[in-house]
Amino acid sequence: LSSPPLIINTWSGPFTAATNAAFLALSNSSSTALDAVQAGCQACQTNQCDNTVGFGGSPDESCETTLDALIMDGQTLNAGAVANLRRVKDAVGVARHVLDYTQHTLLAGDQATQFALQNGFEEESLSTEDSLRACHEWRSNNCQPNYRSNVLPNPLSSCGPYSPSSSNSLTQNNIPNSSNNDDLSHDTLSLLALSPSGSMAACTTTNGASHKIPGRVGDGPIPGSGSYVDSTAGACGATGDGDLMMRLLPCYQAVESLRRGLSAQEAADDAVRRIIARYPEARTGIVVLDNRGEHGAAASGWEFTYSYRGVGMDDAEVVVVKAL
Ligand code: SD4
Repeated sequence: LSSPPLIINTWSGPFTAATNAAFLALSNSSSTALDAVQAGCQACQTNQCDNTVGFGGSPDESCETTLDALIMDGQTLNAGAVANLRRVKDAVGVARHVLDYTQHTLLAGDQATQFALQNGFEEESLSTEDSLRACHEWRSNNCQPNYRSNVLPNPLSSCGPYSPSSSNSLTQNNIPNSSNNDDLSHDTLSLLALSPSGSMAACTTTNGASHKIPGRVGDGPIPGSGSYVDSTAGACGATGDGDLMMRLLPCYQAVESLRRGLSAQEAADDAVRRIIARYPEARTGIVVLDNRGEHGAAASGWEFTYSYRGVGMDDAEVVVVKAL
């Protein structure tokens, strides 16, 4: 149990920049929990945390980097999100504009870009030399592994046609081979805040999965999947194999488990167990925070870490979570 202001987020290392940015924002009395999570997500977007948040990472089959982001207010359950955002760096900033200035929840693709430009965001390439090199190396390595079995050719890239598969096996079709993609396909930032007044917020920002089929949207921008918050119960943030996780809405599940009286740790364990019951090899990481400041986390398929900072702490602390 940690006292608010309290920030907790997926991952460690460069991701503690997000923890600290959000904590400092929340310690400033004029910032709301929503402002704080936005500041945390923006810190990682700017720093390109692990190359998996922000521009310059996870190129798709056509070598383009696109962004998914979600921001959610635990008081109102108002949410704003962008999916497959193109050529605009501040994905969570655009998501906040969707939340603040529209009746909608999720804008996608080029039209999300148009919305961003109309609202003063800058249009710029999200590619870097590194992301283009990673894409070209992957293509010269026969585009392996692909994400989705499909008999249709993909006109948007030099990869495909995809071969039909005998099953919906995640290792064949859905999941990047971790040994090939460790550098580019890990790590989404999902970040949760609890303010001293008890208000809560959540955000998620990511450049998604490497070498995805153009147009693919991950779990990140989906409320209840990438993150979820309801300050009458708590909040949850996720990272991992989004194509699988989004089918089970683990963050909605975890927050509803808190409401039913499970502890944060029990809620995290339960949400991950539901995923691995279906997809035993899924790589998942989930952080859960209840509305009193108790937190817990669970993971599968890899060693997961999370970071948190509460009142009286000079820096973010990191917790290592063993896979279930
Ligand atoms: C996605 N969940 O787009 C993200 C990627 C991720 O660790 O978190 N990888 O599927």
